[in-house]
Amino acid sequence: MGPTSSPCHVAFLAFPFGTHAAPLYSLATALASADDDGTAIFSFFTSARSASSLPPVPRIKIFYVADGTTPGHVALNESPHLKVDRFISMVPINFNDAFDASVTASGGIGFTCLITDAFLSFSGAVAKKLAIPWITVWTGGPSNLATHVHADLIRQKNLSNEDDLGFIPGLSGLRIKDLPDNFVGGDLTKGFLKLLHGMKLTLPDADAVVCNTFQGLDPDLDSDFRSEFKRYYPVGPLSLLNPVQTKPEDRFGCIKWLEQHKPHSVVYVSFGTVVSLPGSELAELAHGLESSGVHFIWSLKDSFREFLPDGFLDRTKEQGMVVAWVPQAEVLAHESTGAFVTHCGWNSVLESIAGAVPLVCRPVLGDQPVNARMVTGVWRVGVGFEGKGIERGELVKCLEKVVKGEEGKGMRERMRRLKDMALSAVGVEGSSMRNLKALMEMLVGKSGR
Ligand code: U2F
Repeated sequence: MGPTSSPCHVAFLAFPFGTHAAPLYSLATALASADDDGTAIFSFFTSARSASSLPPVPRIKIFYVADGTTPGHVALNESPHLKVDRFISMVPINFNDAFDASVTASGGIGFTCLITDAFLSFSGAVAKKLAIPWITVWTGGPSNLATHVHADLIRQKNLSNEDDLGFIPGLSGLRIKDLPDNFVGGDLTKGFLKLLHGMKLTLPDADAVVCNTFQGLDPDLDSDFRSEFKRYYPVGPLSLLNPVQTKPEDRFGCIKWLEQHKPHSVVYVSFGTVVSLPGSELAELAHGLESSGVHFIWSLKDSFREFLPDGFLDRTKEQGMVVAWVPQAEVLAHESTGAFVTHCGWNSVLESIAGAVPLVCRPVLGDQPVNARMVTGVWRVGVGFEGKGIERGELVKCLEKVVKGEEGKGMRERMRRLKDMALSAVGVEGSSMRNLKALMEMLVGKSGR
């Protein structure tokens, strides 16, 4: 970082649900390694639960923020929204206690910059009060961010389900029906919509908006965001820039199993860390996989095994493996993997691009339907289902197309092009690296160093 006059103290504030903390932690790790003289202080704020999946990094100190659960709290079957609401009702007081702990631990050195998840809009006011820069990070799909940025315009027009959002730069190909049900007409003063509306209102005040994407994936969005925000920095894919191994070991031997199979012949199935499909749909999925005859690896929490059809695990023990945790990024990067049945969480989409693996999309909530639409309708690197859920016969057809058919070859080819673009973005002179440097300069410059 060069000679110092006063130390930098950068505070990262994570949204402690889903896979939000991991990409922010990757960014913190990348910035900490770019601090050559090692004098800056990096404090990372998240809940104890979310921190438990983050590996220790020497330069980063983690501080716990209360999320409304006690240590013994079992939250297995709670809806994701309930957990979020409980947390949001405690914000920002729960952060204030952790802030004090961090400033004390660093010998009284106050924050010189806040880098926060875009969902935590209150942090703009905190930065303003401290008169320090505020950088906000959007961890979901960038097209989804555009729907929030332009939400007023979308809501003003009287649009029906099939209408295209092409009147917004970069959203051509998306339809009203790809947005969450309550996006138009929902109450902006309650729950998640309130959180998203607050975000939309405060983003233009941020000194920079950072996205986990790469320049060129959506060129129209790149230029739109550059004009909407004071500064816009796509720095992804963060999983390539600085991989964070959330759960270290391949304890079920997935990679070894993949080694025994032909290139592009195995389908990987996972629906991320937040959503759970209804039991009946899991059973359809199992039937479809079995009758397709395609080899598979399925990441499925043990508590959902009860929904698998009788005898399924036994009948398919040669065909596939069902395990509670998969080293997903590695599995998707393996050449035997030929398709990914997914909910289209943004980290999963990026990891699939990094492995050039076409997708079979079953989105559920949040940014997922929009991500899925980009995959199937715009980048044309995957297929979806006609109805809302998975049906066994349709799954068999999807897998035929993607794993065995000519269409799948075309998708893989287009995926390879996206992968090359992603790799060059994180390469030495790549756009994501340049943006990371610009971000670093912001931290140093504005902190008076
Ligand atoms: C929320 O996303 P999720 O956590 O549900 O899903 P992803 O963004 O796809 O991230 C899942 C991560 O968990 C990893 C996988 C991804 O990095 O590699 N993983 C794994 O390593 N092994 C497993 O067996 C299962 C998962 C939200 F629901 C989405 O809509 C958002 O797009 C996302 C980002 O904001 O957060």
